[in-house]
Amino acid sequence: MNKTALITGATSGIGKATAYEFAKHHIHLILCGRRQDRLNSIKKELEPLTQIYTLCFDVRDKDETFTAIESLPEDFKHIDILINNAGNAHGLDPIQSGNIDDWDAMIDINVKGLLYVSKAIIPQMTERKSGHIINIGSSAGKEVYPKGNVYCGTKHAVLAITEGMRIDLNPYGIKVGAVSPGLVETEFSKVRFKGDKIADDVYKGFDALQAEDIAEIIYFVISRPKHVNIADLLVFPTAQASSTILKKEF
Ligand code: NDP
Ligand code: 8X3
Repeated sequence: MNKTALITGATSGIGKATAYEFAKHHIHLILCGRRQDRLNSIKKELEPLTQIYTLCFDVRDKDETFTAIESLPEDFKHIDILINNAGNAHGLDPIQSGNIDDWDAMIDINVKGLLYVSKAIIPQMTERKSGHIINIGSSAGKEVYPKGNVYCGTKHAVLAITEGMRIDLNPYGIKVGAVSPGLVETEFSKVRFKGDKIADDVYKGFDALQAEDIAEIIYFVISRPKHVNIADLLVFPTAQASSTILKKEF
């Protein structure tokens, strides 16, 4: 029987590439994001390969999140795989001049949003005693870099919450793990720098990871045998050795 996966942040970057990768393997998909137009066009492209349902909601909004997930039709109610991917950095500023709205956005989306979506889905997994949750962390969840303060804090939180989930869900046989990438060329920097052209320079001068690289890794993680749980996976582009060491060629 085909499995069903719910992917947050499926309108762009890693989440979108994961939808395409999973569709190749005929996994039924619930694709989430705030941009319904993008969800519609991805649905149209992937429908020849698998069954698709879209949910348009903001993970910051607790009620919207629960209402959206409760509204799933019968065919999509049974969720085997949850990919908690929605998230972004907002701003890159020293702590003393950081923007409070940016801090709120990162904490509300990357941490609280991930918790709301998980809370809406975990009960069906514990009831069935099966399921797989992958939280998208970051190298920023393993080390802090200058001006990364709150974004790094949210990704450290994601990795701590991942461990906590794995511990608490262990009696139920539910797999929980994190995939933690370094620099991936997506809309991430456009969002971080609010459309400023500085975003164009982030991925110049080296071969950044592409969203498809991470999507293939996520598929590898979810396709391991029942007794194998990849708990944590850190992946850098070859040019990157750490959050602050990057070999650029100009
Ligand atoms: P993108 O900006 O390309 O994608 C972000 C996705 O998150 C979009 O689909 C967006 O959808 C969704 N999203 C953002 N805010 C909300 C919200 N409030 N409610 C619902 N959905 C939301 O970035 P990436 O693909 O790079 O990022 C995906 C994940 O990967 C994030 O968690 C990020 O922290 C992590 N990551 C990224 C790295 C990188 O270098 N790019 C490296 C390490 C980790 P929409 O706007 O339609 O709502
Ligand atoms: C995204 C990678 O280094 O821009 O999580 O924080 S980084």
